[in-house]
Amino acid sequence: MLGAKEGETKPIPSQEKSPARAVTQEWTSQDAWAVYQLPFNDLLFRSQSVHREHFDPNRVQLSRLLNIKTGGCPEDCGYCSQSSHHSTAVAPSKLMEVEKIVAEARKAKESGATRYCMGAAWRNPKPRDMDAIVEIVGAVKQLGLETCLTLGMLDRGQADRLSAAGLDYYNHNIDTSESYYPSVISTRTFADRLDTLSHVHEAGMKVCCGGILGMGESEQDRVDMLVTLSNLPKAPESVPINMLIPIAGTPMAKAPPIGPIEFVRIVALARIMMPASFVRLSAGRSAMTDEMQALCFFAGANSIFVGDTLLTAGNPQDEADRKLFRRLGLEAL
Ligand code: SAM
Ligand code: DTB
Ligand code: SF4
Repeated sequence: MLGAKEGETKPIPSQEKSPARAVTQEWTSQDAWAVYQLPFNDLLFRSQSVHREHFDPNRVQLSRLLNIKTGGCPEDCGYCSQSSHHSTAVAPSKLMEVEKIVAEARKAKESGATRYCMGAAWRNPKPRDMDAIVEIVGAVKQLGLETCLTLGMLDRGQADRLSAAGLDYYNHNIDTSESYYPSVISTRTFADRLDTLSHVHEAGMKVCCGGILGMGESEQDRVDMLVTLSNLPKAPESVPINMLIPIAGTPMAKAPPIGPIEFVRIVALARIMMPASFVRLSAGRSAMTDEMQALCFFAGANSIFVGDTLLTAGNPQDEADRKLFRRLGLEAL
């Protein structure tokens, strides 16, 4: 808190009155902002304390990603290499064959991943895609991996089918605050996003939902994104916090990068607001120093993507992550 007298602690509305907050507590934008702008040491002490109440602080869950259908997407998400609205280096492909997906998933398991996340560059799956998707979920589950899909919007019937197939998580990010959303995407609304999230939740699957920092949004937008996430009927079980990977040819290729301290503050706030959720340090780790990642883990991040490719962009090599884990004394969950 800049300008505060030494030793002075700014009371945090409602926080002070109820220190033992329920996991389902409703957050206001004002309360979240008050926590966000605490002195950095106070913020991280608090987030690390909350983290220890719910998780082993030295264990990090490992997920691995596979792009099962690349490019040619009709949506115009301003950050995305796979949108057909932008001229990027990504070439469109058809849906990958089940055998190839299973072979990749097997490698992921051997490398220590416990969750396998598969993404398709679709606005939504077409009815004709659903049989193949259900087969993919069954085949990957048989390897003993948790499964996660991100296929765009789902209707309730599709969500029920995926749930019945045994899908563990569905990833569908809100990406930013409701008010900044139209500056990022014009082909769907924030409300569309929330509709799919409610179908996923009501169908009984776990929700993976987060966003991207560094798209030109304000600090308030970042905080408000977390307010929306934490106030969903149930906080998402998994919260990916992505740092924008600037992609040549997209409208956000030259977006002003987010500072590391501001990034870590959001990770800490996510941990405090969603104490029992996995907070995933997602895209953008290749551009982060070990020290920044260490601060993110201290702030409460406890999941990462491993493997040298995300969907289309780079991620640290396995050896770099092994070295990082050794340096920090971290272990895979
Ligand atoms: N088409 C599906 C959808 O949009 O839900 C699934 C794939 S989409 C690529 C998954 C998420 O990756 C996006 O919601 C966004 O948060 C993240 N993402 C995509 N491109 C990114 C980039 N350049 N930098 C950081 N995160 C990105
Ligand atoms: C998420 O929040 N991040 C992952 C996953 N969910 C699907 C995707 C990151 C994509 C980074 C850019 C790319 O690889 O093209
Ligand atoms: Fe399509 Fe998803 Fe990329 Fe948006 S983020 S353009 S929906 S693949």
